Amino acid sequence: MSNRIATVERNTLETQIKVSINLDGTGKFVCETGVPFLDHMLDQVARHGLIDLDIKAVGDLHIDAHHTVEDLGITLGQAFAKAVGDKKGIKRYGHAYVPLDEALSRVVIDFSGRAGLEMHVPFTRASVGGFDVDLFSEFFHGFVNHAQVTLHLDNLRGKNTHHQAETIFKAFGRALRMALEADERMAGQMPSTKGSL
Ligand SMILES: [Mn+2]
Repeated sequence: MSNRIATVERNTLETQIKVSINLDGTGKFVCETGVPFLDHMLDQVARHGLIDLDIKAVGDLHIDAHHTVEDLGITLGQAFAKAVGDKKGIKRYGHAYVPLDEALSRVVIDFSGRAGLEMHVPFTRASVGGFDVDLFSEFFHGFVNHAQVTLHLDNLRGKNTHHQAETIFKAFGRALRMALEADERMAGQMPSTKGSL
């Protein structure tokens, strides 16, 4: 498990995105997407995941944030898949419960090599900070499809939409951190009886 860094550049007619990550970082966050609420959420992933994220996205925001948010999920997923390498010696599974006042979310992740998303987040409002909350599922679908992970996102309770979203992203960061950490007892072995993930 050395040098778990990656840079991915993805350009389409709708978006131009460049993502650099370091899975063994300190939570350093440089981000410019033109979608401030998404920046605030990705900052949580970097901080609580202790993952360095450097993100630059230019998208067709004159239409809406849809393409930018979905393509960021895709590009970030590609960067994780690249940085995580052969997955030998990692914990593979990660989970976290995160509260924020009245809100409580649970996120469970498996670096399974298969894409899967279960998202159960009953947002109490359709938008927050000018951000359409239905775009979060676009982001996470893009992410799991390209990171090849199984991801369960549950907002267990919450009234404030900002809190619901923020607890999901904080728990996502924490769960990533746990799953990607070295498992000392695994001693560099593949965390699967299949022999590969
Ligand atoms: Mn906040």
